[in-house]
Amino acid sequence: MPFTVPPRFLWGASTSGHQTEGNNVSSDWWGLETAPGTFVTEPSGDAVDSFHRWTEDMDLLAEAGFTDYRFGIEWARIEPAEGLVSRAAVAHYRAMVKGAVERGLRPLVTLHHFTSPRWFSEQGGWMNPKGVERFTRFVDMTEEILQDEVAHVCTINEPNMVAIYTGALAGAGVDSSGGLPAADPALTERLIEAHQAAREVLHRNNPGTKVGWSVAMQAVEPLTTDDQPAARAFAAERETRFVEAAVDDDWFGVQSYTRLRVRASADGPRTVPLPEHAERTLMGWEYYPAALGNAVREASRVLGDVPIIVTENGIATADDDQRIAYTGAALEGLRAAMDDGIRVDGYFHWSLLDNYEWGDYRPTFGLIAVDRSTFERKPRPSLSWLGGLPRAQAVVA
Ligand code: IFM
Repeated sequence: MPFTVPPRFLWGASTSGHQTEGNNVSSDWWGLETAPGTFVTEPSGDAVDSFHRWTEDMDLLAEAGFTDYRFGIEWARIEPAEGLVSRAAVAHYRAMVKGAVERGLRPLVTLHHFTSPRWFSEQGGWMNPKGVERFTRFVDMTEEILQDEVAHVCTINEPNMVAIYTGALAGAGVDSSGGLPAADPALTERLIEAHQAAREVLHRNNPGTKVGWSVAMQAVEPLTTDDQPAARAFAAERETRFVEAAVDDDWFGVQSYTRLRVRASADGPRTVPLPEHAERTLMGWEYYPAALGNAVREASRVLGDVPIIVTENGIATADDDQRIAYTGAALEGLRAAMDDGIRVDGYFHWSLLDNYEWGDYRPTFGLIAVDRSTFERKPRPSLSWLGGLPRAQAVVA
């Protein structure tokens, strides 16, 4: 089935700063990776050196036929110490925005993708009474970078994962007996406050900016129909609350990789472990491309008319044919949801490049492989396949 795209549909790939740039030394994650006795398997180090090689990355993306690029601005580079703005970092990201536009790539820029400046986290991060103000001050600093060339801005990437894992990363005990741990309720509300305050700043600076955030959608399924209430309860705090918070946004970002199946138990909702024989990706997640269509339908159920953008979808695999098969099947599910009347404004594949998967480099998500000692980019067949998909089908309206 051809993947037809409406006019102005965003067709791109995604990266994040910390996972690709390298040497994000003023960030909290860098601190975590390099702390004595860290639980992190390997540090990000040079990552894939996109800090210096972003022009090559954008060239490859544009040459493959994509029209859009989602990348991040690292707060820790812009404001490495509180109140100290790095002019060089501002100029770097401004050059990236201009470089994307020059190549015919519309930038979708993420302002927070799991990493914060070390000083911010060391002072309690989001839960510090000044946490929201500190973030919005940084958001304001990005005006010079974004100007009027960035139509879409994502304030915070996967805030639900931030609310679920921040405690664990700080060394606090987390109850994961239910499968995915619960989200911290106070942190959830603080992140929503930060998002909405950031939206206000971005709109004040440029009323034309379309602001949203991207939620990790788990495509939660009840194991049986009797488990429906348990599945709803499981998703409520880990996902639905974050979707609902986007009701006044300009767009909503769906990030989808797999599903979680949930059953009721005397101790509350529990995720169902994958059977031994289930097909898994390199993340250990179930191979389940239909999750994307289901996640988009769930977002639309909660949000009604808010336009949806798929800001991440992809697979960690060593087999590029499998990547193509997975992505093709995921796009079929997306197309079916769109045919049913759900407004989807774009699709970004995760990821443009193999990169640092929050602890190690083993899961390879990239349309482009990277030699980690020379940083040579080696495009995989999936890059030109996906980049050329709408054109090859000759169906761009
Ligand atoms: O690599 C991550 C990304 O940073 C956020 N979404 C999920 C991806 C794969 O785990």
